[in-house]
Amino acid sequence: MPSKKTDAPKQSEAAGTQTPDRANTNAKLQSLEADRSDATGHALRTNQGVRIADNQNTLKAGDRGPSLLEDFIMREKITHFDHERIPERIVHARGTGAHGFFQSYGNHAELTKAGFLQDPEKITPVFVRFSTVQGPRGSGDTVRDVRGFAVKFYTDEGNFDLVGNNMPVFFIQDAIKFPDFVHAVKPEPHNEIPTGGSAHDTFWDFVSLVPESAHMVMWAMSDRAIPRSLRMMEGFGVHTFRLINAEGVASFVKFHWKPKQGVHSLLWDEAQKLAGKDTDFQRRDLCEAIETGDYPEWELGVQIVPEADEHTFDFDLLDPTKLIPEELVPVTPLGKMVLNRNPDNFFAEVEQVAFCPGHIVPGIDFTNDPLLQGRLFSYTDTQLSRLGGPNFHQIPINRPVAPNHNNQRDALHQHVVHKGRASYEPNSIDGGWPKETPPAAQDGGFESYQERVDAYKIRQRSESFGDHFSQARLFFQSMSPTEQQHIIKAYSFELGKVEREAIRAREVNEILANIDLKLAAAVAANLGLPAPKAGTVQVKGSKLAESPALSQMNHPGVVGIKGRKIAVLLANGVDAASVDRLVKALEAHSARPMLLGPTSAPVKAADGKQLPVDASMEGMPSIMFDGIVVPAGKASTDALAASGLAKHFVLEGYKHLKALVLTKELATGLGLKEDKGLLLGDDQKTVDAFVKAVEGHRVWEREAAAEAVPA
Ligand code: HDD
Repeated sequence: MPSKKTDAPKQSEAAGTQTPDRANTNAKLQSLEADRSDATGHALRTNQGVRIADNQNTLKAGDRGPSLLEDFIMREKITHFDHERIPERIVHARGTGAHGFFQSYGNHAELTKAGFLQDPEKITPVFVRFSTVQGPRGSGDTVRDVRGFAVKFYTDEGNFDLVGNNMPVFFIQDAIKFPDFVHAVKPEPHNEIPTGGSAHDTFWDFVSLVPESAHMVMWAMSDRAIPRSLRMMEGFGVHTFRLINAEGVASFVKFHWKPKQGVHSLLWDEAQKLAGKDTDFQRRDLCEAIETGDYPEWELGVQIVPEADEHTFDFDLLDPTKLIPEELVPVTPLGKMVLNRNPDNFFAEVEQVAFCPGHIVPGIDFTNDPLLQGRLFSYTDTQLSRLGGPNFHQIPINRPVAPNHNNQRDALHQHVVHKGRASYEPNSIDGGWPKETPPAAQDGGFESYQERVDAYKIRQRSESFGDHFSQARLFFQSMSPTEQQHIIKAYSFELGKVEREAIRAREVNEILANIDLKLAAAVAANLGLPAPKAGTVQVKGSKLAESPALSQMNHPGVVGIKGRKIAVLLANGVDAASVDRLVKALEAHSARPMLLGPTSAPVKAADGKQLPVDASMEGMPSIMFDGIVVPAGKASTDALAASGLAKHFVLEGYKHLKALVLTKELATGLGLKEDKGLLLGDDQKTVDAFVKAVEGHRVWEREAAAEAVPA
């Protein structure tokens, strides 16, 4: 056992200086407030506080003469501007964030001594950043990619960062391969193409040579990689972590975030079109949802494995390319997270937030997962160049609620004016402060879990990490037929963009054939390659034939159509009463109907009233909506039927399997037949059926009929 200092602070002694301030749960928000600057009512000044009289003109020798170097006001302004940008993140550069809170469902003391999981009354502030991985800061939101799901919990005992993704596994098993993987997926070095996607030679070259990536690539080719909304994604801590209770008993855990909004995706055609028509589709969606009070919510849960059961699985818990099927170990809910506040300033908050898997609190600890171990180094290291030095924890968004006195001093951008004479320990000059806190059941110092390690120093992968295909197969075989088709199409699309035939063939023969021969044959056919007859390795297979939890069709959500966007198509001559009826009925379900006209100008209803519209059908195309509604009105139906823009809107919505309410004439004119989600009329029964169809996200039964409609 490590030796403990006996002169550690008593809780009372240290109050206000060292122990966590447990009473002040809102301290983070208050400290953030203190740093928010509102210029309303204030004079324009220089950074030195001098009032500025003229912000329009440089100081010049004469009104047509040369500018003068002495113009400190112009120089200060331009100098600051010249340095406005900081390096973007090497991965996960494109992202968006939101504030919120975490609340535990109960006291989970049997599992962990972490304070934020002990008290259902306690509100822990959080900041979340969602991201894509491959693209730069300005890339599209809806590209096929993994989504980052990083949560910073500002707990009373220090910051806890759960830096996860929307997929439960990863591409590689060892951190030393991360630069290789990232170089392969990033745009090709000679022309910096493609932006935001993995459909290119270097990515497929790498993953076809590295079979440990097979499972994660399967997830990346699934609908999980094109989420409908950041609000509709699951989140995963990926690695196995440890939770430790006050008695020192540890359990292995996998962290899960389950969205109340359900798990839903875009269709590939929508995702591609949105990447051009609204690059900001997902950040806009999150921002608008919070703005309108439609706060997204997730449940935090854990799969718990007692230490004694570490070796009972047919995979290694330390292998980050494996998940624990939920059918083997169900997810135990711990608490909820609600996002209820948009950032005030994107740069200060979203860009400057610095996550690190190494930010943990007492009651949580790491495992020896070699990917996690490497991450513990990488994140702090990257912030040094991204945020300009080791004081990035003092930036408001990164500052913990808990006090953080220590003897670290100086360095670039030091904000703290440290008082006291001793910046070393032990000291007698400052009474020995700040002092260590011994570990304790509550409010103790951090103590690493004591794990016995008795081994050779060695560069070697454990044999227990050797099965790369069983879980990839389990994933494919757990998908619905529709999801399987989407996966086949995604592989075919991406490999179709690969120029080198040898890479395409290697992926089909040496990776896909080991996962599932039907999958390999279907992709091979689309690429014009021969279907492989057998795999290249013996795959042992999983204990389970299927894991229904892996299919997102089994995660419909619990909030109905709350926050779903519905397009209401108007043209001159529309029946205003019908519009009113439909809009009210949708609002009663907390959906977000938007009135769209042929242009942004108001529409003239049949009764002569002017109806202002929210946007034009061109400005907000059908791909931005979850459903489409056409109110009654003979003249308006005729006008929509005569408009190429309106016809394309409706047909595209139909093709994308969206719920539609149409007038009979319009449906007939477009050659569309009624189905479970194509409804006629505007009465309550029609609305009820429409709501049900939107709840189902897509009218999957329509797939065959929609095939024939041009995209
Ligand atoms: Fe990472 C950013 C998630 C493996 C090195 N990573 C980053 C972000 C997320 C993840 C969500 C964005 C955080 C933010 O919003 O600011 N990374 C993961 C997951 C991984 C993973 C779930 C595997 C399970 N990452 C990983 C490895 C390494 C890194 C193995 C290096 C050895 N990741 C980084 C980084 C980044 C980063 C280069 C870029 C910006 C940053 O850290 O702050 O250090």
